[in-house]
Amino acid sequence: MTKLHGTSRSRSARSLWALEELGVKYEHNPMPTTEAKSPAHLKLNPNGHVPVLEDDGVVVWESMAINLYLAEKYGRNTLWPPEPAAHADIYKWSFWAMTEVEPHLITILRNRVMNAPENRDEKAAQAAVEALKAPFNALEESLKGKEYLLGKNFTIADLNVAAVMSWIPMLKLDLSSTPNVQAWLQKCLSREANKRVRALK
Ligand SMILES: N[C@@H](CCC(=O)N[C@@H](CS)C(=O)NCC(=O)O)C(=O)O
Repeated sequence: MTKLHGTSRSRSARSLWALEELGVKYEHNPMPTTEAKSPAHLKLNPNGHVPVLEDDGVVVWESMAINLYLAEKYGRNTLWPPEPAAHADIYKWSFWAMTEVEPHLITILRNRVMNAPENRDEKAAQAAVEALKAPFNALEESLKGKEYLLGKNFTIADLNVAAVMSWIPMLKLDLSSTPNVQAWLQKCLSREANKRVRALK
């Protein structure tokens, strides 16, 4: 039994995208984030967060950990290439997205969308936009002459990084100074598996 807990309107979208991309048969519990601190859910994830994956008795939380697990188990030779050097790249890009990119995007999201207007700090949002320039330039350089992060094929590295960056269109951040990033992100987010997730609860 494979079950993913968490509404698609949360970071759970990342793991739903991985499940859809891999063609795994799964049950979706579209739990709203407001229920993530319920006693039943805290038993699955003591942090009281979604997503959580249950897969044949294995319980995994943290969106990137879930996706790396799913790709290794179900995506050999597709999202998960066989070479250890490719795994190093996959870990590198996944941790990079979570540490170098996600915190700044969250700052922008909070201060331009999520917080009540009186609690928004546009200076903080602007500083986060500035802070993203260095990591996005690094991504731009790495994508030069390549279709995807690891080369010719779409892997879990692309999925994880693009999923973290998937707030960018909604935030209307300008990527025109990093055209490789712009084209690559558009290509990744347009995949059918990701579009299916956007239609889920
Ligand atoms: N680092 C975690 C973050 C998980 C997280 O913060 N999830 C939010 C939804 S996007 C949540 O469950 N919030 C509910 C709460 O904090 O009560 C991951 O990537 O899985």
